[in-house]
Amino acid sequence: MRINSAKFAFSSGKISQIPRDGLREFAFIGRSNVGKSSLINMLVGVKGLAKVSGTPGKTRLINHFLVNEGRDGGGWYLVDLPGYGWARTSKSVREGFDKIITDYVTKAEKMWLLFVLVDVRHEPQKVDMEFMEMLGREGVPFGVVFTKADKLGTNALATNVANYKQELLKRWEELPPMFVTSSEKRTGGGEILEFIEQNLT
Ligand SMILES: Nc1nc2c(ncn2[C@@H]2O[C@H](COP(=O)(O)OP(=O)(O)OP(=O)(O)O)[C@@H](O)[C@H]2O)c(=O)[nH]1
Ligand SMILES: [Mg+2]
Repeated sequence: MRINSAKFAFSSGKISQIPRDGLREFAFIGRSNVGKSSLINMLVGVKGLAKVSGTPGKTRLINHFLVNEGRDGGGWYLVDLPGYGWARTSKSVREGFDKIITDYVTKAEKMWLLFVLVDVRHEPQKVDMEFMEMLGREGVPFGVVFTKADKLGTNALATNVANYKQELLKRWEELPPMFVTSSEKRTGGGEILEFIEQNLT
């Protein structure tokens, strides 16, 4: 799919503030620093559209980016969500996930698909597994995006992806759609955009 335009549209501090224009939303979630904002920038081909930072916890609001708006409106949103697990000892994390995150993923009516990002260098993390379990319970459709693939060699990459699939198959009957990406090397974005395109009609 071609990206003809992409622009920042809204920042929301709570679910009641998100747009209600009926356009579909494709959202990105995952641990702080996993590369959500970088991935969004790669997908639309605009550096700096979503703010990237070396400091975990940069994105604290729900940010909507409007993509491929036509002359008469329309288009769809990429949604950058705050990371989870950025303050391990905070009350919200001990009790589960931040309300803004659970509210968005379970209540946003036009949230069409959620991409859960995981750093491909790491073993499956408890917090990600718990988050996906919550999505399963709530019936939220999701895919898994491995990030930072450039940080591993071909063999280690294949091994880690295979391990991750094995871990998921302990809990799930079938695997979700999966994507391997590097925002640094600009790889894997085409597959995600194709998948989004299939979900636009
Ligand atoms: N090598 C490499 N670094 C990456 C990649 N994607 C992101 N990074 C780096 O990882 C750090 C965090 O990236 P962000 O995109 O800000 O991560 P985020 O998930 O949006 O972080 P929060 O908003 O804090 O939750 C930055 O230093 C990025 O440059 C990638 O594919 N490869
Ligand atoms: Mg971010």
